[in-house]
Amino acid sequence: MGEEKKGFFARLKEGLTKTRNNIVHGIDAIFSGFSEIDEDFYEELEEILIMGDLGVNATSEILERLKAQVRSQGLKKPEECRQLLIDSIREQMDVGETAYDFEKEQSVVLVIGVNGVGKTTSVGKLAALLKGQGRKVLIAAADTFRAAAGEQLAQWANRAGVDMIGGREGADPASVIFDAVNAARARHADVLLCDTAGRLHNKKNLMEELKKMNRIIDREFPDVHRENLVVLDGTTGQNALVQAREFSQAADLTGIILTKMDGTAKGGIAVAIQSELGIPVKYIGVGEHIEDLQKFDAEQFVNALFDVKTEEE
Ligand SMILES: Nc1nc2c(ncn2[C@@H]2O[C@H](COP(=O)(O)OP(=O)(O)O)[C@@H](O)[C@H]2O)c(=O)[nH]1
Ligand SMILES: [Mg+2]
Repeated sequence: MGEEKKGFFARLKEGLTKTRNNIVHGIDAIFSGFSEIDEDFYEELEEILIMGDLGVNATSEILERLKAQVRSQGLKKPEECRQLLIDSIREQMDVGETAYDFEKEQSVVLVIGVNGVGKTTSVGKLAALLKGQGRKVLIAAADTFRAAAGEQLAQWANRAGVDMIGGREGADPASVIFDAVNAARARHADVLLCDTAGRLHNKKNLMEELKKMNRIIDREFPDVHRENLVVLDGTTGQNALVQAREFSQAADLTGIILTKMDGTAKGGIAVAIQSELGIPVKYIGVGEHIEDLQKFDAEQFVNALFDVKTEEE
């Protein structure tokens, strides 16, 4: 690739460039454009946050918290509250302990989401990430709906250097899951990552299929750590919230993989998702390469977004 290997934080920052240009430049313009904190100042700030896709709920909570602090500290000048705003956004994203236990335990991870959001890519990246941590990873190609799907995943398995259990096109996805779960047990794999279809003949079908896969995993591997990660495309904005809600009716969602954060100016969606759904964003995708999947950390995210200088640089 010829590309110099960049540090983790540098890649995150680069991935968030568009969002930073959108939200932060807007905020900076308000901070320099207003000489005092007044209602107009708050209104413009609200507009910027909503435009950056932070969502109505998160935006109003961020502003309430900011206003309370401005009042109690008797602040008058916009620049005096910039850091408070950053802190307020960070707090809004903190939904408590984000669990990565499955990375260390024996686990089965079902990766779900609509077509094109980045499921297969994320399974490949996650396989590489976990393998790099010394885990024995197996992946299951349960998207048997499209002919090219298994082939695409096989390439990722190859890149990540892990084994794949596949099924023929048109095979019952649940039977692939059955085979994969039993292979994971027999081979003493640590983590089984299951890629799934984003589309079947209709939506009801898709949801029923997911329930069936979950039942099979529970039956065949009752004691294993379970994760259902829904993949959402960061460029789709508020629509991502709608998708997550739909999938939450078919599966017990344990986390979110938010992809294409490098291609969106609306990375604020990460804030909206955490606060509106209460489901932790566990990973974010910041590019198409195998190393472009990162654990999500609210602190780092906000620092990268606001270009806060950290020790890592
Ligand atoms: N820029 C960028 N592209 C991504 C990311 N994740 C996935 N993609 C691209 O999105 C497209 C769809 O990905 P795919 O994994 O096939 O989606 P699936 O249908 O959900 O399995 C592919 O072209 C990927 O390269 C990401 O984090 N950043
Ligand atoms: Mg796919």
